[in-house]
Amino acid sequence: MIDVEKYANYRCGFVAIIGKPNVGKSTLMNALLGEKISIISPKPQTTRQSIKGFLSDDSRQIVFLDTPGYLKPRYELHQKMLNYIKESLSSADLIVYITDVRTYPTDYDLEVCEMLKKIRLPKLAVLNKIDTVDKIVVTDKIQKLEGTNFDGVLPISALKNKNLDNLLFAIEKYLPLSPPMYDPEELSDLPMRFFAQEIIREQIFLNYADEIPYSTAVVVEKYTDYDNKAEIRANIWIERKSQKPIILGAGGQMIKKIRINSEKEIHRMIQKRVKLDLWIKIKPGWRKKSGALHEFGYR
Ligand SMILES: Nc1nc2c(ncn2[C@@H]2O[C@H](COP(=O)(O)OP(=O)(O)OP(=O)(O)O)[C@@H](O)[C@H]2O)c(=O)[nH]1
Ligand SMILES: [Mg+2]
Repeated sequence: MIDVEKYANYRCGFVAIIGKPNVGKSTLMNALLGEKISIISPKPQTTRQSIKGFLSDDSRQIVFLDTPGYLKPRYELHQKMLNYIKESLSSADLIVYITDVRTYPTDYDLEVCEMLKKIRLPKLAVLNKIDTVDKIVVTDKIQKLEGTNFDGVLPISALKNKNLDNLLFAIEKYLPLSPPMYDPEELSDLPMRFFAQEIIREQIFLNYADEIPYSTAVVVEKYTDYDNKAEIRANIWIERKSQKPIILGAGGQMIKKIRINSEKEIHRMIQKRVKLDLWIKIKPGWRKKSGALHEFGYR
C-alpha cells in the first residue's frame, strides 16, 4: 500500500535521453546516477536497447531512459533499436536531447531535431563534451540551439561531471506529482544476467575493430548465483565462420582477455567471485533475421 500522505508532494517521471550515436547518452545517464549501469565505448551504436536507471531520494524519483543512438535503419537490428527509441519517447515526461558540442549541427543532428519537433513534450537540449573545446565554441553553439524549439539549453561534460547539478535542477521542474514507480533502493529494473551480457558486449566493443562488434551478440545462457560466487555461461554469436579466429585471437589470447576483463567488471558490480564460461557460436546474418533477434532478446 502506498502511503498517500508521505508522497503528497513527491515527484516521479520518465526522462528519455535521445541523440545520435556516440554523443555520450550512456555516459550521461551513468554520471547522473553515480553508477555505471550502461555500457560505453568510443564506437557508435554501442547501446542497442533502452536501459532504465533510477535516481531516487526523499522528494523525487527520476527514471532515466538511456536509448540507442538515433539512426536510419539499414537492417532489422537497427529497426529494433529505433523501436526502443520510439517506445522510450512514448512513455517520457521530458526529453533530454544530447549532442556533441564539437560537431553540432550536423545534418544528422538536424534530422533528430526534426523528429523531436513532432513530439509534444518538453525538451531540454544538452551540449555535451564541453571539456574538449574553448568557451567561445560553447557560447556559439548555445546561441545556435537557443534559436530552436527547446525549452532550455545546457552545456555539460558528462565525462568530467561538469554542470550536471544544473541539468538535474532543470530536469526536476518537469517531473509530475506522483509517488515513486520503482523501488527507491534499486538502480534499475533489469536483471543481473542482462548486465553480465552487456559487460561482455562492452569488452567486445572495446577490444575488436571493424565489423566484429557489430556482428556480435551476447546471450547469457545460464547464470547461477551462489552465496559467495556467480557462475555464468554465455554465448558469443557471430555472423561468419571467418570471424571465429579473430574473436579467439592468437593462441586464444583475445577471448581470454574478454573473459578476464568481463569477470572483473561483473565482480565490481556484484562483489562476488565470478566464473565466466564463454562459447563462440555462428548464426549467419542474425542482424537481419527477426527470429534470431527475438532469440537474442531484442524485442
Ligand atoms: N571528452 C568527452 N568524451 C565524452 C563525454 N561524454 C562521453 N564521451 C565519450 O564519448 C564516447 C561515446 O560515449 P557513449 O556514452 O557510449 O555514447 P552514446 O551516445 O551512449 O553512444 P551509443 O550508445 O553508441 O549511441 C565514449 O568514448 C565516451 O567516453 C564528455 O563529456 N567528454
Ligand atoms: Mg549508449
